[in-house]
Amino acid sequence: MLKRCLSAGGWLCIFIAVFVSPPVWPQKPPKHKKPAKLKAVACCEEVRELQAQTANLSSLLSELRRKQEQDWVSVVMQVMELESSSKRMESRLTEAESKFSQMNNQIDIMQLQAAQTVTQTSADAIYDCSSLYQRNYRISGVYKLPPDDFLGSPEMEVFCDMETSGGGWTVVQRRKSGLVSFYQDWRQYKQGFGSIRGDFWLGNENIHRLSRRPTRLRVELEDWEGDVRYAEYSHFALGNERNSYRLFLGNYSGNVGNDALIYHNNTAFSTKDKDNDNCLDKCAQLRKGGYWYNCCTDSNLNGVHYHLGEHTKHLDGITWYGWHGSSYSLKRVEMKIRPEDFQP
Ligand SMILES: [Ca+2]
Repeated sequence: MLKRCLSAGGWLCIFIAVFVSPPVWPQKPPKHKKPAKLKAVACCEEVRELQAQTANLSSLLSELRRKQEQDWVSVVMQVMELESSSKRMESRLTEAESKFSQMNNQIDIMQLQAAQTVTQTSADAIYDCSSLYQRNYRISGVYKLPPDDFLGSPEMEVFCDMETSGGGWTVVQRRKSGLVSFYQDWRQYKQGFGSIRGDFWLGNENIHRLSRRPTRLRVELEDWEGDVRYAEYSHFALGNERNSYRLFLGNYSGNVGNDALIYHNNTAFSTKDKDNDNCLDKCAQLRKGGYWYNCCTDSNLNGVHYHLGEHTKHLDGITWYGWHGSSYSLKRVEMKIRPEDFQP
């Protein structure tokens, strides 16, 4: 503006320039005074553009920040989840380790106890798990019984249940893994078979000897839903081999609903190679076990161990009529005995 005025050649212009046009003090702008709106519109297109750009940028920036925050939150969540799952794994591992060491300890104790029982003299005769219990062996597991002259029994391994309903039980039969076939012959059932920690039959000869004292029987049953029931008999005895290991039972008590063993009372033992049942059929071959078959079954605790999924399709499974019927094969069964006069 000044230049244009000078070229016009007048001091008047200078005067106007100095006194009429507003003073410009770039070093000292008016304190906190906003420039007039009109002026900003007139001369600051670029500023407006810049302002728009700045606004754009700042909105972009805030969007970026928001995104970053979201990402951060999701990362933190993921880390927390990972941490919690690793903690869960750790706790599972610790649990497994402690169980393992607990089992190891128990095995050590068992071995020690087995060694001690072998050295017992006949004066303090140990017939069964109840006599071990009375000598303060209170942990369930495998024990070795010394030979007994009175009962005429050889040294044998037994599994003692020292916890259930007061303990002192000698387990004579167990079905749980399905790894042992119970479709065995007379000789096998006579001497016993299977694994003492898994599925086994203690042997008719052993069971006969152990039940020469007045004895109780307890049968425990578990279905595939994890429901556990029991049946107890106030008296239990097995005849000798000349009597075909005939079954004698006393009164029933329990919570399994129906007494499915009484039908087999006073009945001889049959196997696939020895038909002692009360039927024209060969029940042991039909029901694929060794048992006190009548004509044929109300229960079949030595039948075939069918696994979940195929356990309701067969009549030769491990059955207990009146609880789950004739075609439901149970998951787990244990038969255990102890003297009638046992005091926990
Ligand atoms: Ca028959």
